[in-house]
Amino acid sequence: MNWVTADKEFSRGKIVTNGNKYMTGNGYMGCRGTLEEFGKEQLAAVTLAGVYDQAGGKWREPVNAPNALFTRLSCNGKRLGVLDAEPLLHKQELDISCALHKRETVYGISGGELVFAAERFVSMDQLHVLASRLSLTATADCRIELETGIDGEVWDINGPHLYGLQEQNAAGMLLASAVTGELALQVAVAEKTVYGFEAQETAGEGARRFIAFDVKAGEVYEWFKYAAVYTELDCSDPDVLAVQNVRTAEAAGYGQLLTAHREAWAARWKRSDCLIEGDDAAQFALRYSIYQLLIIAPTASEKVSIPARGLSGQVYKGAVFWDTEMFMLPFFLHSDPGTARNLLMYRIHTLDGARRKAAEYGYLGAFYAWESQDSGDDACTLFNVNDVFTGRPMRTYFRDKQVHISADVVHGIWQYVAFTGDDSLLADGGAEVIWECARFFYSYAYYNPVKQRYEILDVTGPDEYHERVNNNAFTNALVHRTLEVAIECSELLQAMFPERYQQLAGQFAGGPFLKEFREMLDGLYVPQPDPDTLLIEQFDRYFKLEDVPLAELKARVLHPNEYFGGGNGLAATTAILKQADVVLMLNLFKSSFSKEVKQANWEYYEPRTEHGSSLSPCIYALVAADIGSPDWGYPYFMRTATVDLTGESKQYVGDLYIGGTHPAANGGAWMAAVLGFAGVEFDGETLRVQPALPGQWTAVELPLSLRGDSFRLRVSREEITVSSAAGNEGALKVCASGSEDQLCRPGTVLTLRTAGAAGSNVSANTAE
Ligand code: IFM
Repeated sequence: MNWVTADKEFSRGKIVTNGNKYMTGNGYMGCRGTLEEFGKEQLAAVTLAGVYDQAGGKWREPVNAPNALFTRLSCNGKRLGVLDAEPLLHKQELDISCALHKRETVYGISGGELVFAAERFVSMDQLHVLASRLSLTATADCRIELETGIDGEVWDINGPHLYGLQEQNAAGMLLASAVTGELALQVAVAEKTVYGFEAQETAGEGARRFIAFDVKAGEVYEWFKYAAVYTELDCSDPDVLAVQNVRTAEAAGYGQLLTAHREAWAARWKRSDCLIEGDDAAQFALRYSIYQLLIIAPTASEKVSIPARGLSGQVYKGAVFWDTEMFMLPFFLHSDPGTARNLLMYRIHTLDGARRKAAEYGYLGAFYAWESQDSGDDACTLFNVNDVFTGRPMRTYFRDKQVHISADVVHGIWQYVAFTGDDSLLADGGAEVIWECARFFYSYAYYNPVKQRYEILDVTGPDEYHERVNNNAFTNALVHRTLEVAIECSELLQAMFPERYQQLAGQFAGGPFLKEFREMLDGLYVPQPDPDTLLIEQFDRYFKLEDVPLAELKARVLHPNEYFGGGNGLAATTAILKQADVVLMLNLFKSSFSKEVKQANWEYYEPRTEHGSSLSPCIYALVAADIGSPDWGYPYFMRTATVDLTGESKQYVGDLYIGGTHPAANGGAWMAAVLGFAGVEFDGETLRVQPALPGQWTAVELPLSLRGDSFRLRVSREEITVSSAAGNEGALKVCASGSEDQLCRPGTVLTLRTAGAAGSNVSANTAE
């Protein structure tokens, strides 16, 4: 089975998208898939998770570290890089089984050819370490000069962020060390290049060196780079640790580092690989999506979460959006609950920022940041998009009005607790977050005395093209859920952690608290399906908007990058929506709605959805599977799963560059395949499986981590097989296609016939 994606020629036009496509990383840092000789103009970057800086009053964004992979070649006095000389052959590839990036470039040189090859990885075993193996061979003798070391000229969108760059070369150990402008955090990068051939080494500018040597035709010249990155968020002496790590890496050697890295990757794939039988293209795209999630997963820190563009640079300010809880969390819940917990702990650590935001707007409780960074304060500006026609900043309401973010955080926490059974998260701050979010909504809601109901007015739902609407179905349904969770949480905390409950109940005794939550829950208006059409109106008066076909709306476009939303946006006065909104709500609360309701709304909203966000298509795939029409969903799945392979996504909103990787879509691809087509649903007690496999798929198979136990699930058209690991603690209830529950005991395999299987009727076969 193929694990490699490759480009077989060099194309200048693909430098930026290949930087995304060939990303490597380990959750601590992300390394863009640029070539060794590339610099900031080609967006080379090593983006650090959780290290943010603001420069010159511009947008705060993550810090890119100096690039220790930098290597430039000259042959017989002439630069040899893909931008300097037309290569005869060029290949760039990424092995996603172990996050190994490779390039091989063949250049014409006087009297022959020269092959330059480089392989590199960001260690999954040693999170601060990067290593690369480089080599060259030529068919004619020549003189080579390598310029290699640490490139301190980093790519920034709103920089510079690193000041007082100190660069040194101490007996071949290079060190580049600087301090961020805003928080004065030291960032240190050390590098050593090791080679075994005869060469003359001289110091270059900054943390660079030149290594010159004579190449004999036919001989292989190989060298290694070991590098390490530390910041003051990791330790008090980043310089010392960076240098120490490089020494340790050098002592271990490239081979041993690579073996440990491969083993760490094998362990990750073991718990997360998902097999699709019968569709190689879908299989690769799904694996690639999982890969993208694995390289950015904060496995070792609960102080960071996953930004909307992962670690592929500074787009979207490196900020964490609702994308994490709603689109990525499910993958981690099913495969790596430890990382899922870290993602939620990040919200707990940033609760004070959410409280500050609520207070700033005059509300109680916690209003989570639409764009959240290290402190939880909102990085989103009031004028987040520039008008392409006037160049003027447009007043947008992402920050002020996407109140659903607080409900999304609650949803994520509750999913985690129900799914894993780890209610310690509630005692560790989860309950406080839930109640603060409920308090926020209580203070945000409007009690309509005429209709005698609570309403949620003046919000922006997932469909950002329609700002400041009333009673957005998605938002109201999630606020309703938040209130339910707030009440359920009080029962659970009281039972499991009575002291913590008493302490928090005391903190909130002045209200609003449980009494008010109950009262609001009873009276909260949540838009329901129309009894005749079965349609749920996206928000009050949505059905009164101009019902223009999408193609016609697009024909009205005056500028390729014009923003469809906001005050004057093309879509704002029409029924065209940016991304799944009602349909997303139907997916979240799928057991509360009939198939007919889901189908009617899918069919209504689908042609009206522009999919202006990469978050959108996967939701249509999920609901299509849910209503038993997987083939309607398949193109949406493929679009989602290939977004970072093809690079086909919006690159600009107004004049704002929004390129990079798309972790929400990566998580959405996983959701569509597993929760959608394979029909997997776990409520913390029962594993329900209701498959709806698309056309050529014959089976889906994956490992599952459920309530701390390990399982393997295989879903085909005919049967569902669950294998429970011998060391599991308890029996799992399994329900296939709505049949009666069966028990799968530790160390056994349970096979159930699906509803669609010939001569169906569920039969259980338990084997050791
Ligand atoms: O969170 C999303 C939003 O829903 C649509 N615009 C992009 C954001 C970041 O992915």
